[in-house]
Amino acid sequence: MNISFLDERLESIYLKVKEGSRLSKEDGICIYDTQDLLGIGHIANYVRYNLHGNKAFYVNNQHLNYTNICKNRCRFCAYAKDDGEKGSYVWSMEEIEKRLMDKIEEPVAELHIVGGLNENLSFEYFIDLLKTVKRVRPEASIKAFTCVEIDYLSNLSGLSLEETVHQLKEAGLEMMPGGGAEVLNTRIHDALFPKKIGHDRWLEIVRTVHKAGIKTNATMLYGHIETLEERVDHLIALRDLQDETNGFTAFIPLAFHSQNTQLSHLPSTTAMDDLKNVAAARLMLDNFPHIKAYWVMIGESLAQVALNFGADDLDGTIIEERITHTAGAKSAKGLTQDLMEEMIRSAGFEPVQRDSFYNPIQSK
Ligand code: V47
Ligand code: SF4
Repeated sequence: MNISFLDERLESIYLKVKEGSRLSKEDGICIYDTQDLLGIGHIANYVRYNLHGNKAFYVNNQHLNYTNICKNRCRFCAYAKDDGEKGSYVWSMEEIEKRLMDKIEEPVAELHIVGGLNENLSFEYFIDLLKTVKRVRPEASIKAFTCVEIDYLSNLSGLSLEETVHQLKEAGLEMMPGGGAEVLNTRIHDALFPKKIGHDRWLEIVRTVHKAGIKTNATMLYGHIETLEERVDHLIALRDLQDETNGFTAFIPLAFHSQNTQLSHLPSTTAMDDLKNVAAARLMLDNFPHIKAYWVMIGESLAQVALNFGADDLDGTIIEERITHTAGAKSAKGLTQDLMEEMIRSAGFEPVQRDSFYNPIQSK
């Protein structure tokens, strides 16, 4: 179909996409820079439809954030506390079991488990955590720990990265979420999260994890101090690694929420920028099977719109989201399966309940 773009620069991008040619860094910057939102939406939607047709995925999942005590104290994070600070917590195995049992009637297919870097916890705690979760919820997949936690656990245990991943896998780890990279860029690292692992280490850990047969997601935290060029460099670094390992499953753009953080002067991201990030991801990450519109961060309504801008997945029911809500997210803390399906249907798509690996699960 011939369409006329308001921004002529999009014509050559559309041509490349239709030919199956890879987009360049300049194309990526143009996708972010253009005011022709419907133009990039049209191209991203073309890719999305070729890959997934009218399907939109979601998962019945439960988030477990086992501790909010964290020694890194990233400047963009409202969730972390110091040990002993009011509101700080760490869950015992009994507490974790109780939280799982409280929701045992829900058809949870995935447990999403992440937490802060809490120096009071031993490596055994993490092994126990995985084993407890697997015992109580054997049918659900465990998607746990970012590369930041894996690096920390390797240091804590004194084991090599490979052996750390092996032991976690033996205890029940099946997949990893995408957090922790933020923006793969040294300037931003040094300014916003200097204590966290940097660009090269994050990529090294992902490479090791993928080689061990564990799939991961990837994310990008946008809407703070990053430039458009830095966003595109981040996407290209992920694309390059995916060419090498093919271990990434989904990419999730994460909209920065500034409330209760050291960057509280920064405004919220705009709907325009949220949609551009979804479209840019779909177009630049030509080797990623899935792009998620994370309704927690961009809100339920915009997530529905994002299904027409390249996203094919709305993440999940979650049950109780903590990280973004401490930073001022206005979305619900969790959704029911019926609401997820209704969100997808009313946006004109066919809901597909999935497991962590995108195998379809028969809806009730
Ligand atoms: O790495 C922290 C981000 C991430 C804030 O893989 C913030 O399926 C916005 O990675 N405003 C963790 N974002 C969340 C994450 C994730 C979420 C959903 C699905 C998946 C998946 C992964 O949250 C952190 C950081 O980038 N974050 N603080 C904030 N104030
Ligand atoms: Fe800790 Fe993660 Fe928050 Fe950084 S983003 S302070 S590593 S919990």
